[in-house]
Amino acid sequence: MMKSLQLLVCLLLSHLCVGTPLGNAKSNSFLSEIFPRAADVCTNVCDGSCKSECPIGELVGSTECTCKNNRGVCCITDPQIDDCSDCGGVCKRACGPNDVEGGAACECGNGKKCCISLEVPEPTKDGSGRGDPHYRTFDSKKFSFQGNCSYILMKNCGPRKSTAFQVEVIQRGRDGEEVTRVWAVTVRIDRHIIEMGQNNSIIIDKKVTSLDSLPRSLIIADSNVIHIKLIDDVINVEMPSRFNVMWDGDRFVDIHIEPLLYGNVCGLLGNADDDPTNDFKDANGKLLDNVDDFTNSWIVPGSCKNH
Ligand SMILES: [Ca+2]
Repeated sequence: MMKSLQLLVCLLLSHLCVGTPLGNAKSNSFLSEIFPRAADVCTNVCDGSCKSECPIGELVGSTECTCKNNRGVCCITDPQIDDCSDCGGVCKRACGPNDVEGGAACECGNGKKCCISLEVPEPTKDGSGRGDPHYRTFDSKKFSFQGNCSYILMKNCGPRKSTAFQVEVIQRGRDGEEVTRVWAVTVRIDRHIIEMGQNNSIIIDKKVTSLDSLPRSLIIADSNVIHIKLIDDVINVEMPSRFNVMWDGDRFVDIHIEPLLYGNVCGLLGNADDDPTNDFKDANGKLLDNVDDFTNSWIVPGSCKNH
């Protein structure tokens, strides 16, 4: 009877009840829900707020996250529901002028909105060589050929003066087989040479290197830097603002190039000018009409076996 009377007084005069023991957590939570106040912030370093129970999108914080005078539980954002990257968006309190709010399938917790940027992402191009062996140029022209040599996949051949680079693919047959496949990749940038082979072997500037020593950075001209790192068992050699070469240690090489190189590269992967019909050019810029002439024109001199 006494407790009921006390609760009624508290409901009418809530400011009298701060710190007043009401006998059970449920009535405390009830009050904190009805009378939210500055004190309803989780203590310690917990970034949350105190509520009678945590709504969808929030979780009860750790045991260190407590509420003043046991006023409810400390609710923190559920990181699983604070992510709408599957919709290509980011969870925010409010979407900005360049954002659009995602639909019903794009949900964020804790009252946040899934905001999807309207800005068009910077375009990227990629070319690749895989397996036994199939290539796709930066302009998406596909071709296959056999050959037991090293070939220039991509090099700088634009008008602008820039740091020299060249990416080569080595084709070899497995265990003496005549059929060749993508076997290894060499990246030359400025004076540095990064050789990547089977089982993710890597030789940097003629020194056998352990994958455990990655990431590595190498200084090149004009104080620029090459980054060499291992991401999900794929070796990445990145020349910032230019390209990123990815080698899976077995039979797949993929090269992403940045807009600065569009139209300024040549090699097996073409010139990246959005026109797939002009990709079969030799080193002199002459357009060739068959795969053999084209690929032979990009052989690294002296690299062929059984030739
Ligand atoms: Ca082209």
